[in-house]
Amino acid sequence: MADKPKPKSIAGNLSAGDLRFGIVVSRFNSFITERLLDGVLDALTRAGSSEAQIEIVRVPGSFEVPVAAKKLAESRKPDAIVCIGCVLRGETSHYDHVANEVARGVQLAQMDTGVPMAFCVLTCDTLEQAINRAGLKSGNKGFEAGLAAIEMGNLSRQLRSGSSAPARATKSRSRAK
Ligand code: INI
Repeated sequence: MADKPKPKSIAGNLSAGDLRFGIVVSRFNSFITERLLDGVLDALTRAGSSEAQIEIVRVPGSFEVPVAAKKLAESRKPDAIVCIGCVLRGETSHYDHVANEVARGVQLAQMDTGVPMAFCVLTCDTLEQAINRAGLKSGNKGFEAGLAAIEMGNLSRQLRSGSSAPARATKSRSRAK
């Protein structure tokens, strides 16, 4: 049988190195979103990021997350952004509008700017479901989003530089444009 083909494969590593991160946090349902933020910060700092490499922006609700993420991407040019929110289903269709628009808006923002944006917006039917995803039974989705931001930040650097070598895990400040 012929050997299995092994084409060149590129993936971002999980070392924060000198990557710079933005985090946009919705204050609505802050009981949940602040715990998600803790999870993101845990992932980033355990991967080697310092406080100076992280900038946090707070917005009123999830609906406002995309525009803040886009402006943050354009002005600060971080390597990756994490978008945090929590949308809980209520008695009306308001939930659907907020949940749909924040997902669409974050995707548009990352496509428009080219800055990877990890999506850490919980869309839950009940508060219990949200609590379980913010540090209880189902782990902390913020931690997962933090790891996604690190991986995508490193992958973006590699794709920008045209190199397949992992981005250097160094604290020196030589950022690719
Ligand atoms: N914002 C949320 O982040 N989560 C929600 O569950 C929510 N609900 O259900 O109303 C919510 N609404 C506020 C919205 O994001 C905007 O801040 C508001 O409409 C002002 O533009």
